Amino acid sequence: MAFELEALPYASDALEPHIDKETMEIHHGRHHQAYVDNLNKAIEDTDAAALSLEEINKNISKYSAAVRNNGGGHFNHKLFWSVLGPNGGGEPSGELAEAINKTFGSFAELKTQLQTAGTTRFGSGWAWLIVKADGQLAVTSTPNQDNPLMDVAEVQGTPIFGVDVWEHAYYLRYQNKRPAYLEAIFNVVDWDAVAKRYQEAK
Ligand code: MN3
Repeated sequence: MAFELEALPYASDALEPHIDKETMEIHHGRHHQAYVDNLNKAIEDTDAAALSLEEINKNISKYSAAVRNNGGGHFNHKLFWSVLGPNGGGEPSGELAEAINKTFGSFAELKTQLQTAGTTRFGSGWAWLIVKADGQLAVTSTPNQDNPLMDVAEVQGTPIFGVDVWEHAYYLRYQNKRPAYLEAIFNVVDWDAVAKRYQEAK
């Protein structure tokens, strides 16, 4: 039972002008596809082949570097596409908004903390909004294709939103200007999708 790359939930040009069509096509069709293919190769004939993607990530210390890089890569990108959308942007509402205000003081402060987590992550990695085991929200970042589900993560929890800060996520449109990408991405965040993940995680 091999993992498969799902189609994007919107057209590859749907996030223009914030995320360009060519970046989306290469990012999803080549980078994410490679994580899926290499994960399948890495788990072939191992006990991980019978596990869900979440179970593999939660027990990642038991597996090879190839499983860590590609199992993380598949999980992270699957989540990433699902929390973006052409009708995104704005601010969350309801219980998620209340939890953000309680933890960070305001949505603006959450945005600043996510942008700081992304800009200060040296090299490649991710910035995350997570729900910790005690139900509290937190911002964290991980290197490479690690994520907060992994038992090796410095700060662990269930990610409900993540921003890919690998150069492949932004270089065509933003070149070396990672902060500009980290500003633009907030125009295409699907906060309803994040709120749904919050309800499931807390
Ligand atoms: Mn990526």
